[in-house]
Amino acid sequence: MVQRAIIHLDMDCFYAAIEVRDKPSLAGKPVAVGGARDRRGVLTTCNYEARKYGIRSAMPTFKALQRCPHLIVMPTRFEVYRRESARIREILNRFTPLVEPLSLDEAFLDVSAHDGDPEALAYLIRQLIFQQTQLTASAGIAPNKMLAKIASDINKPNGQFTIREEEIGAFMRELPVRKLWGIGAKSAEKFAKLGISTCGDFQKHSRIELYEWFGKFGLELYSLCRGIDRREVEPYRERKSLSNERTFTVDLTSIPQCEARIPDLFEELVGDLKKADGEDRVKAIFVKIRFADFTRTTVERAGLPIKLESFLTLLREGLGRKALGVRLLGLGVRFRDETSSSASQMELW
Ligand code: TTP
Ligand code: MG
Repeated sequence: MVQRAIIHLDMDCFYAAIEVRDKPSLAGKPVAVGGARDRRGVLTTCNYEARKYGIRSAMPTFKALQRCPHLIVMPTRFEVYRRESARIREILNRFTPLVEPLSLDEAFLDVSAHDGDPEALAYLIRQLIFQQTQLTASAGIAPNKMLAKIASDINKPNGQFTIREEEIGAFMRELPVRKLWGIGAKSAEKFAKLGISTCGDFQKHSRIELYEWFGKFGLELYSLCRGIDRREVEPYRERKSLSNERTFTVDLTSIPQCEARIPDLFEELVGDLKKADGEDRVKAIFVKIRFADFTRTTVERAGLPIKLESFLTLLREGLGRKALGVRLLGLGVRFRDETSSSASQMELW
């Protein structure tokens, strides 16, 4: 098997770095980007000088100013961030067509087929980005996506870190479980109570034990905690849909019960869409339902706005198809196929 080489690239304090670049008098000072204090604003991010005061993304501005009264809070300028993001993507696309953007400032690149050494490539990409945008990036280089993402955080800001195949075992044994995808602070706390704090602690448990404790997610954990992740890098333009789903431990048996599950799924979907920067490409939305007898149905509609009410309408329609309990609900969007539309435009010319 050909050894995979994945680079995860993450711009350093992206929005804040752009504000400092465009206003050099801010250099060296604690700077954040977000809503104003008197309008109950929240910060999107802040630079590393501000992080020394314990300021973080999603913190209310008034709270950040309590921690650091001389914090400079700049208003958000999304058009500028989008423009810079497009410039960076253009640089990434020069190296491989296998680029999967995760958000405006993050992407995976699959450089397995590239002649160059992946470490040197990551360095070159970071240099090019800096030359063209005066913004710094960090990178992680590893045989899979999960490890590359973890690695890009290690020498942040303006650094990179490589995890080689033969280093995975030792690296994973020491890695705190909190660093795994899908494990937030709350789950980490739960695991700590079970005596599990590193991935090495997880590795001591069998597949069956993990399944009994955590359901299907336990099976994923079994692989993740060993540093195994087979997901491919999915180029953005080839992605046809984005969706989520939730399986319930006890079947839902009424329409209100099902409706009550939709807002959380909706929030999650909107968040994922924002991260993928895909809001402008949505062609249709859908709701999927799996009934108690394991049959599935999908209700899809083009032209509806991406609003909670639209999904509720589709849900009610789907539930009307069968008078059975519901095991699973999911929401999704389908994208326009931009590759084929641009190809046909070229033909017209
Ligand atoms: P991140 O890459 O999470 O953060 P960052 O680039 O600011 O900092 P780091 O150096 O740790 O990578 O997010 C990228 C941008 O997304 C960030 O600049 C602002 C925006 N963002 C939000 O709007 N809200 C949020 O809660 C987060 C985490 C980020
Ligand atoms: Mg970043």
